[in-house]
Amino acid sequence: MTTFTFVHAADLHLGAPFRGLNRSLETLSPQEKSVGTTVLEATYTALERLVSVCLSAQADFLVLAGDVYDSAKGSLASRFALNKAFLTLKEHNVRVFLAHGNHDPLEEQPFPWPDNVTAFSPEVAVHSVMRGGEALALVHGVSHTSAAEGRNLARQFRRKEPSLLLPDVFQLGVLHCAVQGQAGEHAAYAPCTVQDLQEAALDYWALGHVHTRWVLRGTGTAPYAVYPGSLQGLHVNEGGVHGCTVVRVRGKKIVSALHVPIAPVVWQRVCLDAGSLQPEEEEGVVTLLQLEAFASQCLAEAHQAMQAEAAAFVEEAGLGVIPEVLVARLVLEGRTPLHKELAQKDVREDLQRQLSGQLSRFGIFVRDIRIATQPQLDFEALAARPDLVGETFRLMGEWQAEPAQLHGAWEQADEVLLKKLRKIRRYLPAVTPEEETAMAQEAHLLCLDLLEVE
Ligand SMILES: [Mn+2]
Repeated sequence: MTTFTFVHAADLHLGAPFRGLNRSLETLSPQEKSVGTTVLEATYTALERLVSVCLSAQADFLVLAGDVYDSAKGSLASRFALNKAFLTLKEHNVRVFLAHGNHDPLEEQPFPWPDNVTAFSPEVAVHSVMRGGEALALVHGVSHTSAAEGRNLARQFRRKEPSLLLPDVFQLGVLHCAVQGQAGEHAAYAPCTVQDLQEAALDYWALGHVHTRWVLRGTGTAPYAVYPGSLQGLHVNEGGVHGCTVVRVRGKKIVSALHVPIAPVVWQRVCLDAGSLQPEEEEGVVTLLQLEAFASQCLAEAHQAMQAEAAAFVEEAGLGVIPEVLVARLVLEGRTPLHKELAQKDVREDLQRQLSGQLSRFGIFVRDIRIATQPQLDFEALAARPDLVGETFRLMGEWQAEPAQLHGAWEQADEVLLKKLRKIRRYLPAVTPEEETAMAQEAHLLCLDLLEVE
Protein backbone atom coordinates (compact mmCIF):
# COMPACT_ATOMS: atom_id res chain seq x y z
CA MET A 1 0.00 0.00 0.00
CA THR A 2 1.20 3.52 -0.76
CA THR A 3 2.68 5.45 2.11
CA PHE A 4 3.30 9.18 2.22
CA THR A 5 4.12 11.96 4.65
CA PHE A 6 2.94 15.51 5.05
CA VAL A 7 3.88 18.27 7.46
CA HIS A 8 1.23 20.47 9.07
CA ALA A 9 2.11 23.88 10.55
CA ALA A 10 0.10 26.99 11.37
CA ASP A 11 0.31 30.45 12.89
CA LEU A 12 3.90 31.23 11.96
CA HIS A 13 3.28 34.95 12.63
CA LEU A 14 6.55 35.81 10.90
CA GLY A 15 8.10 38.97 12.28
CA ALA A 16 5.73 39.13 15.26
CA PRO A 17 6.92 41.39 18.05
CA PHE A 18 7.28 39.51 21.32
CA ARG A 19 4.71 41.06 23.60
CA GLY A 20 6.22 42.30 26.82
CA LEU A 21 9.83 41.99 25.73
CA ASN A 22 10.30 45.68 25.13
CA ARG A 23 13.81 46.04 26.45
CA SER A 24 15.70 46.81 23.29
CA LEU A 25 18.82 44.94 22.34
CA GLU A 26 20.99 47.99 23.09
CA THR A 27 20.22 47.84 26.79
CA LEU A 28 21.20 44.19 27.11
CA SER A 29 24.61 43.16 28.37
CA PRO A 30 26.85 41.40 25.80
CA GLN A 31 26.02 38.05 27.37
CA GLU A 32 22.29 38.68 27.23
CA LYS A 33 22.62 39.81 23.64
CA SER A 34 22.92 36.34 22.17
CA VAL A 35 19.76 35.30 24.01
CA GLY A 36 18.09 38.51 22.81
CA THR A 37 19.07 37.83 19.21
CA THR A 38 17.72 34.26 19.39
CA VAL A 39 14.42 35.66 20.67
CA LEU A 40 14.18 38.41 18.05
CA GLU A 41 14.88 36.01 15.18
CA ALA A 42 12.81 33.15 16.59
CA THR A 43 9.90 33.22 14.11
CA TYR A 44 12.36 33.18 11.17
CA THR A 45 14.52 30.47 12.69
CA ALA A 46 11.37 28.40 13.18
CA LEU A 47 10.53 28.76 9.47
CA GLU A 48 14.03 27.58 8.46
CA ARG A 49 13.68 24.58 10.76
CA LEU A 50 10.25 23.81 9.35
CA VAL A 51 11.81 23.52 5.88
CA SER A 52 14.54 21.24 7.28
CA VAL A 53 11.93 19.03 8.94
CA CYS A 54 10.01 18.75 5.62
CA LEU A 55 13.22 17.59 3.93
CA SER A 56 14.38 15.15 6.60
CA ALA A 57 10.87 13.69 6.97
CA GLN A 58 10.86 13.29 3.16
CA ALA A 59 7.48 14.97 3.13
CA ASP A 60 5.46 14.93 -0.08
CA PHE A 61 3.78 18.18 0.86
CA LEU A 62 3.49 20.89 3.51
CA VAL A 63 0.19 22.44 4.63
CA LEU A 64 0.11 25.87 6.25
CA ALA A 65 -3.16 26.63 8.02
CA GLY A 66 -3.05 30.42 8.10
CA ASP A 67 -1.48 33.43 9.83
CA VAL A 68 1.87 33.07 8.12
CA TYR A 69 2.48 36.77 8.81
CA ASP A 70 1.68 38.83 11.80
CA SER A 71 0.61 41.90 9.82
CA ALA A 72 -1.78 41.60 6.87
CA LYS A 73 0.66 42.06 3.97
CA GLY A 74 3.66 40.85 5.90
CA SER A 75 6.84 42.87 6.19
CA LEU A 76 9.19 42.70 3.25
CA ALA A 77 11.55 40.61 5.38
CA SER A 78 8.83 38.07 6.20
CA ARG A 79 7.71 37.79 2.56
CA PHE A 80 11.28 37.27 1.39
CA ALA A 81 11.85 34.63 4.06
CA LEU A 82 8.69 32.78 3.07
CA ASN A 83 9.50 33.00 -0.63
CA LYS A 84 12.98 31.59 0.03
CA ALA A 85 11.52 28.74 2.10
CA PHE A 86 9.04 27.91 -0.70
CA LEU A 87 11.84 27.90 -3.30
CA THR A 88 13.94 25.50 -1.22
CA LEU A 89 10.93 23.19 -0.95
CA LYS A 90 10.38 23.47 -4.71
CA GLU A 91 13.96 22.32 -5.35
CA HIS A 92 13.13 19.18 -3.38
CA ASN A 93 9.74 18.62 -5.04
CA VAL A 94 7.74 19.43 -1.92
CA ARG A 95 4.37 21.02 -2.65
CA VAL A 96 2.88 23.63 -0.34
CA PHE A 97 -0.81 24.27 0.38
CA LEU A 98 -1.52 27.59 2.03
CA ALA A 99 -4.87 28.64 3.54
CA HIS A 100 -4.84 32.28 4.60
CA GLY A 101 -6.20 33.31 8.00
CA ASN A 102 -7.28 36.48 9.78
CA HIS A 103 -3.76 37.89 10.13
CA ASP A 104 -2.90 37.37 6.45
CA PRO A 105 -6.25 37.57 4.59
CA LEU A 106 -6.37 36.95 0.85
CA GLU A 107 -7.37 40.51 -0.10
CA GLU A 108 -4.00 41.73 1.19
CA GLN A 109 -1.80 39.33 -0.77
CA PRO A 110 -0.02 41.22 -3.53
CA PHE A 111 2.13 38.76 -5.45
CA PRO A 112 2.12 35.11 -6.52
CA TRP A 113 4.27 32.45 -4.92
CA PRO A 114 6.52 29.92 -6.72
CA ASP A 115 4.52 27.34 -8.67
CA ASN A 116 4.91 24.56 -6.07
CA VAL A 117 2.64 26.66 -3.81
CA THR A 118 -1.15 26.50 -3.95
CA ALA A 119 -2.80 29.37 -2.09
CA PHE A 120 -6.47 28.64 -1.48
CA SER A 121 -9.17 30.99 -2.79
CA PRO A 122 -12.26 32.41 -0.97
CA GLU A 123 -14.30 29.32 -1.94
CA VAL A 124 -13.36 25.75 -1.05
CA ALA A 125 -11.21 24.12 -3.73
CA VAL A 126 -9.79 20.60 -3.96
CA HIS A 127 -6.36 19.70 -5.33
CA SER A 128 -4.85 16.28 -5.81
CA VAL A 129 -1.29 15.37 -4.87
CA MET A 130 0.23 12.90 -7.32
CA ARG A 131 3.29 10.65 -7.20
CA GLY A 132 4.32 8.81 -10.38
CA GLY A 133 0.84 9.04 -11.90
CA GLU A 134 -0.85 7.86 -8.73
CA ALA A 135 -3.05 10.08 -6.54
CA LEU A 136 -1.81 10.15 -2.93
CA ALA A 137 -4.27 12.57 -1.42
CA LEU A 138 -6.91 15.20 -2.01
CA VAL A 139 -6.29 18.50 -0.26
CA HIS A 140 -9.37 20.66 0.39
CA GLY A 141 -8.90 24.24 1.52
CA VAL A 142 -10.19 27.79 1.67
CA SER A 143 -8.75 31.20 2.64
CA HIS A 144 -10.15 34.03 4.71
CA THR A 145 -10.94 36.95 2.42
CA SER A 146 -10.80 39.68 5.08
CA ALA A 147 -9.41 40.20 8.57
CA ALA A 148 -12.78 39.43 10.15
CA GLU A 149 -14.08 36.34 8.38
CA GLY A 150 -17.57 35.69 9.70
CA ARG A 151 -18.57 32.74 7.48
CA ASN A 152 -18.72 29.20 8.80
CA LEU A 153 -16.18 27.86 6.31
CA ALA A 154 -16.00 24.32 7.72
CA ARG A 155 -19.56 23.66 6.50
CA GLN A 156 -18.44 24.19 2.91
CA PHE A 157 -16.14 21.17 3.03
CA ARG A 158 -17.45 17.80 1.83
CA ARG A 159 -15.60 14.54 1.12
CA LYS A 160 -15.30 13.89 -2.61
CA GLU A 161 -17.03 10.74 -3.82
CA PRO A 162 -14.69 8.34 -5.68
CA SER A 163 -15.09 8.16 -9.45
CA LEU A 164 -13.72 6.14 -12.32
CA LEU A 165 -10.94 8.67 -12.76
CA LEU A 166 -10.24 9.11 -9.09
CA PRO A 167 -10.20 6.25 -6.59
CA ASP A 168 -11.07 6.88 -2.92
CA VAL A 169 -7.88 8.35 -1.48
CA PHE A 170 -6.89 10.09 1.75
CA GLN A 171 -8.63 13.48 2.02
CA LEU A 172 -7.67 16.37 4.24
CA GLY A 173 -8.97 19.88 4.85
CA VAL A 174 -6.80 22.95 5.48
CA LEU A 175 -8.59 25.68 7.41
CA HIS A 176 -7.99 28.60 9.75
CA CYS A 177 -10.99 28.59 12.07
CA ALA A 178 -12.29 28.92 15.61
CA VAL A 179 -13.86 25.66 16.76
CA GLN A 180 -16.61 26.62 19.18
CA GLY A 181 -15.97 26.16 22.85
CA GLN A 182 -12.29 25.42 22.26
CA ALA A 183 -10.90 28.60 20.79
CA GLY A 184 -10.49 30.15 24.26
CA GLU A 185 -9.22 33.69 24.05
CA HIS A 186 -8.91 33.47 20.27
CA ALA A 187 -11.32 35.61 18.25
CA ALA A 188 -14.28 33.73 16.73
CA TYR A 189 -13.30 34.12 13.07
CA ALA A 190 -14.67 31.48 10.70
CA PRO A 191 -16.55 29.91 13.63
CA CYS A 192 -17.61 26.27 13.44
CA THR A 193 -18.44 23.31 15.64
CA VAL A 194 -16.82 19.92 16.15
CA GLN A 195 -19.89 18.47 14.44
CA ASP A 196 -19.27 20.61 11.32
CA LEU A 197 -15.78 19.11 11.12
CA GLN A 198 -17.03 15.55 11.56
CA GLU A 199 -19.83 15.91 9.02
CA ALA A 200 -17.36 16.78 6.26
CA ALA A 201 -16.17 13.12 6.57
CA LEU A 202 -12.53 13.96 5.84
CA ASP A 203 -9.62 11.84 7.08
CA TYR A 204 -7.78 14.77 8.67
CA TRP A 205 -8.35 18.46 9.39
CA ALA A 206 -5.21 20.59 9.31
CA LEU A 207 -6.37 23.52 11.43
CA GLY A 208 -4.88 26.85 12.41
CA HIS A 209 -5.81 29.77 14.70
CA VAL A 210 -5.56 28.29 18.20
CA HIS A 211 -1.99 28.87 19.34
CA THR A 212 -1.81 26.00 21.83
CA ARG A 213 -1.47 22.48 20.41
CA TRP A 214 -4.81 20.71 20.54
CA VAL A 215 -5.61 17.28 19.12
CA LEU A 216 -9.19 16.12 18.46
CA ARG A 217 -9.73 12.38 18.50
CA GLY A 218 -12.83 10.37 17.74
CA THR A 219 -13.32 6.75 18.71
CA GLY A 220 -10.08 5.62 17.08
CA THR A 221 -6.57 6.44 18.22
CA ALA A 222 -5.71 8.59 15.19
CA PRO A 223 -6.81 12.23 15.41
CA TYR A 224 -9.36 13.60 12.95
CA ALA A 225 -8.31 17.23 13.52
CA VAL A 226 -5.21 18.94 14.89
CA TYR A 227 -4.28 22.46 15.86
CA PRO A 228 -0.46 22.23 15.88
CA GLY A 229 -0.27 25.54 17.79
CA SER A 230 1.82 28.56 16.84
CA LEU A 231 5.09 27.40 15.28
CA GLN A 232 6.89 29.65 17.77
CA GLY A 233 5.09 30.64 21.00
CA LEU A 234 4.58 34.41 20.92
CA HIS A 235 4.11 35.42 24.55
CA VAL A 236 4.02 34.12 28.09
CA ASN A 237 0.54 32.63 27.65
CA GLU A 238 1.80 30.45 24.79
CA GLY A 239 4.03 28.30 26.96
CA GLY A 240 5.46 24.86 26.21
CA VAL A 241 7.54 23.40 23.40
CA HIS A 242 6.06 24.60 20.09
CA GLY A 243 6.44 23.11 16.64
CA CYS A 244 4.65 21.36 13.78
CA THR A 245 2.85 18.04 13.28
CA VAL A 246 4.28 15.38 10.98
CA VAL A 247 1.64 13.00 9.65
CA ARG A 248 2.49 9.59 8.17
CA VAL A 249 -0.22 7.92 6.09
CA ARG A 250 -0.57 4.40 4.68
CA GLY A 251 -3.33 4.19 2.08
CA LYS A 252 -6.19 6.06 3.74
CA LYS A 253 -5.07 5.46 7.34
CA ILE A 254 -3.05 7.76 9.55
CA VAL A 255 -0.11 5.77 10.90
CA SER A 256 1.11 8.57 13.16
CA ALA A 257 0.59 12.31 13.74
CA LEU A 258 3.50 13.42 15.89
CA HIS A 259 4.44 16.72 17.45
CA VAL A 260 7.88 17.86 16.28
CA PRO A 261 9.70 20.62 18.25
CA ILE A 262 10.76 23.53 16.05
CA ALA A 263 10.60 26.75 18.11
CA PRO A 264 13.98 28.00 19.37
CA VAL A 265 12.34 29.85 22.29
CA VAL A 266 10.04 28.47 24.99
CA TRP A 267 7.97 30.72 27.24
CA GLN A 268 7.24 29.55 30.75
CA ARG A 269 5.83 30.67 34.08
CA VAL A 270 8.21 29.49 36.79
CA CYS A 271 6.55 29.52 40.23
CA LEU A 272 8.66 29.56 43.35
CA ASP A 273 7.59 29.24 46.99
CA ALA A 274 9.53 32.01 48.72
CA GLY A 275 7.93 30.87 51.99
CA SER A 276 10.04 27.71 51.96
CA LEU A 277 13.26 29.67 52.57
CA GLN A 278 14.63 29.24 56.11
CA PRO A 279 16.60 32.00 57.89
CA GLU A 280 20.35 31.52 57.58
CA GLU A 281 22.06 30.70 60.84
CA GLU A 282 24.52 33.58 60.76
CA GLU A 283 22.10 36.25 59.60
CA GLY A 284 19.08 34.99 61.50
CA VAL A 285 16.83 36.31 58.72
CA VAL A 286 15.78 35.37 55.21
CA THR A 287 17.68 37.52 52.70
CA LEU A 288 17.15 38.61 49.10
CA LEU A 289 20.49 36.96 48.32
CA GLN A 290 19.06 33.61 49.41
CA LEU A 291 16.00 34.21 47.27
CA GLU A 292 18.18 35.02 44.27
CA ALA A 293 20.19 31.79 44.64
CA PHE A 294 16.97 29.78 45.01
CA ALA A 295 15.37 31.46 41.98
CA SER A 296 18.49 30.87 39.93
CA GLN A 297 18.39 27.16 40.78
CA CYS A 298 14.65 26.87 40.00
CA LEU A 299 15.11 28.59 36.63
CA ALA A 300 18.03 26.32 35.70
CA GLU A 301 15.89 23.29 36.61
CA ALA A 302 12.98 24.63 34.53
CA HIS A 303 15.32 25.03 31.55
CA GLN A 304 16.57 21.46 31.95
CA ALA A 305 13.04 20.08 32.29
CA MET A 306 11.96 21.96 29.17
CA GLN A 307 14.86 20.53 27.18
CA ALA A 308 14.14 17.01 28.47
CA GLU A 309 10.50 17.35 27.41
CA ALA A 310 11.57 18.50 23.94
CA ALA A 311 14.13 15.69 23.71
CA ALA A 312 11.37 13.13 24.34
CA PHE A 313 9.34 14.57 21.42
CA VAL A 314 12.42 14.59 19.18
CA GLU A 315 13.19 11.00 20.07
CA GLU A 316 9.64 9.79 19.43
CA ALA A 317 9.38 11.52 16.05
CA GLY A 318 13.02 11.08 15.06
CA LEU A 319 12.80 14.73 13.98
CA GLY A 320 12.98 18.24 15.38
CA VAL A 321 15.26 20.53 17.33
CA ILE A 322 15.59 21.08 21.07
CA PRO A 323 14.80 24.73 21.97
CA GLU A 324 17.75 26.82 23.13
CA VAL A 325 16.18 29.62 25.13
CA LEU A 326 13.75 29.73 28.02
CA VAL A 327 12.00 33.07 28.52
CA ALA A 328 10.56 32.96 32.02
CA ARG A 329 8.06 34.87 34.04
CA LEU A 330 9.13 34.29 37.62
CA VAL A 331 6.17 34.10 40.00
CA LEU A 332 7.03 34.38 43.69
CA GLU A 333 4.53 32.84 46.10
CA GLY A 334 4.18 31.97 49.78
CA ARG A 335 4.37 33.77 53.14
CA THR A 336 7.72 35.48 53.44
CA PRO A 337 9.33 38.26 55.48
CA LEU A 338 10.64 39.52 52.11
CA HIS A 339 7.11 40.42 50.99
CA LYS A 340 7.44 44.10 51.72
CA GLU A 341 10.77 44.44 49.92
CA LEU A 342 9.52 42.48 46.92
CA ALA A 343 6.47 44.72 46.67
CA GLN A 344 8.85 47.50 45.59
CA LYS A 345 9.22 47.80 41.84
CA ASP A 346 12.92 48.70 41.85
CA VAL A 347 13.78 45.68 44.05
CA ARG A 348 12.00 43.39 41.59
CA GLU A 349 13.71 45.01 38.62
CA ASP A 350 17.13 44.65 40.26
CA LEU A 351 16.43 41.01 40.97
CA GLN A 352 15.29 40.46 37.39
CA ARG A 353 18.44 42.08 35.99
CA GLN A 354 20.67 40.08 38.33
CA LEU A 355 19.06 36.79 37.36
CA SER A 356 19.00 37.49 33.63
CA GLY A 357 22.63 38.63 33.63
CA GLN A 358 23.71 35.54 35.52
CA LEU A 359 21.64 32.97 33.61
CA SER A 360 21.76 34.23 30.03
CA ARG A 361 24.82 32.08 29.29
CA PHE A 362 22.63 29.04 30.01
CA GLY A 363 19.94 30.31 27.62
CA ILE A 364 17.62 31.70 30.27
CA PHE A 365 16.03 35.14 30.14
CA VAL A 366 13.82 36.45 32.94
CA ARG A 367 11.11 38.47 31.25
CA ASP A 368 9.58 39.77 34.48
CA ILE A 369 8.86 38.96 38.10
CA ARG A 370 5.34 38.74 39.48
CA ILE A 371 4.66 38.95 43.18
CA ALA A 372 2.03 36.67 44.70
CA THR A 373 3.70 36.54 48.12
CA GLN A 374 2.08 37.39 51.45
CA PRO A 375 3.69 38.94 54.53
CA GLN A 376 4.72 36.64 57.34
CA LEU A 377 2.53 37.67 60.22
CA ASP A 378 1.28 36.26 63.50
CA PHE A 379 -2.34 36.32 62.40
CA GLU A 380 -3.81 35.23 65.74
CA ALA A 381 -2.01 37.92 67.73
CA LEU A 382 -2.91 40.57 65.19
CA ALA A 383 -6.57 39.56 65.17
CA ALA A 384 -6.67 39.92 68.97
CA ARG A 385 -5.53 43.52 68.89
CA PRO A 386 -8.11 46.14 69.94
CA ASP A 387 -7.14 48.64 67.23
CA LEU A 388 -7.90 49.13 63.54
CA VAL A 389 -5.47 46.35 62.56
CA GLY A 390 -7.42 43.89 64.74
CA GLU A 391 -10.66 45.18 63.24
CA THR A 392 -9.58 44.41 59.66
CA PHE A 393 -8.66 40.86 60.73
CA ARG A 394 -12.00 40.29 62.44
CA LEU A 395 -13.83 41.61 59.38
CA MET A 396 -11.80 39.35 57.04
CA GLY A 397 -12.58 36.41 59.35
CA GLU A 398 -16.31 37.13 59.18
CA TRP A 399 -16.21 37.46 55.42
CA GLN A 400 -14.33 34.21 55.02
CA ALA A 401 -16.85 32.37 57.20
CA GLU A 402 -19.84 33.99 55.51
CA PRO A 403 -19.34 34.78 51.81
CA ALA A 404 -22.83 36.34 51.64
CA GLN A 405 -21.61 39.09 53.99
CA LEU A 406 -18.65 39.77 51.74
CA HIS A 407 -21.01 39.96 48.79
CA GLY A 408 -23.17 42.46 50.71
CA ALA A 409 -20.14 44.63 51.41
CA TRP A 410 -19.15 44.34 47.80
CA GLU A 411 -22.57 45.51 46.63
CA GLN A 412 -22.43 48.48 48.98
CA ALA A 413 -19.07 49.49 47.57
CA ASP A 414 -20.33 48.91 44.07
CA GLU A 415 -23.26 51.26 44.66
CA VAL A 416 -20.87 54.06 45.58
CA LEU A 417 -18.86 53.28 42.49
CA LEU A 418 -22.00 53.25 40.38
CA LYS A 419 -22.98 56.72 41.55
CA LYS A 420 -19.59 58.23 40.91
CA LEU A 421 -18.62 56.42 37.75
CA ARG A 422 -21.93 55.59 36.15
CA LYS A 423 -20.57 55.80 32.62
CA ILE A 424 -17.53 53.64 33.20
CA ARG A 425 -19.28 51.06 35.38
CA ARG A 426 -21.46 49.59 32.66
CA TYR A 427 -18.43 48.68 30.58
CA LEU A 428 -16.83 46.71 33.40
CA PRO A 429 -17.38 42.94 33.43
CA ALA A 430 -19.34 41.36 36.30
CA VAL A 431 -17.21 40.22 39.23
CA THR A 432 -17.27 36.52 40.19
CA PRO A 433 -17.39 35.35 43.86
CA GLU A 434 -13.79 34.12 43.52
CA GLU A 435 -12.69 37.55 42.33
CA GLU A 436 -14.56 39.15 45.24
CA THR A 437 -12.64 36.98 47.72
CA ALA A 438 -9.29 37.57 45.99
CA MET A 439 -9.83 41.33 45.93
CA ALA A 440 -10.91 41.38 49.58
CA GLN A 441 -7.72 39.53 50.53
CA GLU A 442 -5.59 41.87 48.47
CA ALA A 443 -7.32 44.88 50.04
CA HIS A 444 -6.73 43.38 53.47
CA LEU A 445 -2.99 43.04 52.88
CA LEU A 446 -2.89 46.57 51.50
CA CYS A 447 -4.61 47.82 54.69
CA LEU A 448 -1.99 46.05 56.80
CA ASP A 449 0.82 47.54 54.71
CA LEU A 450 -0.65 51.01 55.06
CA LEU A 451 -1.13 50.54 58.78
CA GLU A 452 2.61 49.83 58.99
CA VAL A 453 2.47 46.29 60.33
CA GLU A 454 5.89 44.74 60.50
MN1 LIG B 1 -2.74 33.16 14.74
